Amino acid sequence: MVRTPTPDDKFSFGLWTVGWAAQDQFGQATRPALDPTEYLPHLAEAGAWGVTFHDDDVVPFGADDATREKGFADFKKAADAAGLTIEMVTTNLFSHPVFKDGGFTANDRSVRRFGLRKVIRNVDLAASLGATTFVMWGGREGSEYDGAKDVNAALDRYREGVDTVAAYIKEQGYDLKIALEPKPNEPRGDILLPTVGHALGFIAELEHGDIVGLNPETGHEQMAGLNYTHGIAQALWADKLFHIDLNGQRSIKYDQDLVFGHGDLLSAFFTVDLIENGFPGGGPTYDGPRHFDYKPSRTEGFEGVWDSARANMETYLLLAEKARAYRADPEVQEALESSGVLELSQPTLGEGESLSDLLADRAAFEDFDADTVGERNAGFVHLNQLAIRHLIG
Ligand code: GLT
Ligand code: MN
Ligand code: MN
Repeated sequence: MVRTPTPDDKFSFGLWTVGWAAQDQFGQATRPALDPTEYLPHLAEAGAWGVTFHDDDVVPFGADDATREKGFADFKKAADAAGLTIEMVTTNLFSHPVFKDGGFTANDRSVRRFGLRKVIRNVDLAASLGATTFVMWGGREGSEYDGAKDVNAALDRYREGVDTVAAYIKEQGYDLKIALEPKPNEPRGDILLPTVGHALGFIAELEHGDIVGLNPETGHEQMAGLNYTHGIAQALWADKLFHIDLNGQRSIKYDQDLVFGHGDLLSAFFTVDLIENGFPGGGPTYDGPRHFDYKPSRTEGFEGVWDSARANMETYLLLAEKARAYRADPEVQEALESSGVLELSQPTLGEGESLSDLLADRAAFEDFDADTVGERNAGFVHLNQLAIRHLIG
């Protein structure tokens, strides 16, 4: 094992990850479900700094107020005792049959009103526990059949729901930001806000979009055949990378929720490189939690659960080491330079240069030797091979 994780690494885990009893569509649970508090000392011992949860992970759906209060108080006590920070809280708007057609975008208005009440109650809980991020994964917001959902109305209702929650957060003065989590499908045939790009477009239409950003998950972008590193890069560029869900996914198929790095390892390398080292030419950086949202495979017993939790952090730390060495390598710096990666930070128009100046610049067009420039060797393959050398050399 590489060095032991420390609280400075800000590794955190959803309670539903290690707490998954491994019941799937085809078979029953292969592990017992422990009391929620029992997972905490193990997470802390493995090196985690934080823990996150859905309301229903800790207190069963429909519990009375006294049970709810005691459940969360006990959980907070156990988190404190283990030295774990509750950095994010989220709402389960997907398990109970009432949410089978969505929470904020269900056709049934009474379900939407119930869902909104469930979320608002949870916002108060999140603030009282000191969480600073409130994730919204709309897994049931979508449809199986195009004719069954008025997408225009659904997006209106989604906006209404998120704006209502965001306005409430501001009114209460809570230090809390909302992070939307995109996913293309599963459990719905098609989910609304399927990718980072869709979600960014949605946020731009909100009234209170200033406190709404993203929680992109590695596997969710990759399920759509998209590049996760590019996804979080664009979220960063838009100042909207509020949180991350790291895990592993092997190509376009069902949501695998593998250990981070156990899917596309080279992509994971560049994800860590971006998170740890930032863009090559500078720009916005991410300093939030390194949050893992994976599932310990159904084949594993509890030993495997804790091995897999540690594996997420170990893989991240190994990649961080490699990524640091990659950036510090003079050969890499030279390759970044000669392949033009660093030149991209230079604005296309010069300082104070207008479009008419560009139009008057013969070197830019009339005398420009497109054929010669078109023949230039970019050197991107060499650069990528240097990454591979650092990764597995
Ligand atoms: C669910 C989903 C995850 C989300 C969680 C937050 S719940 O397990 O698969 O991707 O992050 O609601
Ligand atoms: Mn997932
Ligand atoms: Mn997730």
